Amino acid sequence: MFHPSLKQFSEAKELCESYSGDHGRSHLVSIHDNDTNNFLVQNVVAKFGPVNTWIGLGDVYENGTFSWVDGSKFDYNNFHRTQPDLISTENCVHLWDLWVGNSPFTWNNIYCNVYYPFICQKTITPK
Ligand SMILES: [Ca+2]
Repeated sequence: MFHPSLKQFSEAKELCESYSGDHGRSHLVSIHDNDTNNFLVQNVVAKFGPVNTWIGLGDVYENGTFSWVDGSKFDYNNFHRTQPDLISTENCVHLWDLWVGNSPFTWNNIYCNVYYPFICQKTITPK
């Protein structure tokens, strides 16, 4: 689910998790392959335009060790070649509007308290 409202990372994380229920768990989106990344990017551009958008990745627990908020494995890395940088202060990750003209929407780490739209993912539990 794509949320155009601008939130800090922790607010976006909480809002996504508030949609959890009997039918499944909701959280900021996890990305494990190129197809998913491309799908999300296409939808972000279609819905918001080319803007920075939170995904569920950060190194809030240990600097330099990135983990998904849903606990899934960090098995796909799409950081821009210049990122992550400023490991000690930039602890949250977003799809990066690469206005600098590089390949679109790789990832960048940034301060967690900036305001971006965000993407929630709901995992449906079969009954
Ligand atoms: Ca950065």
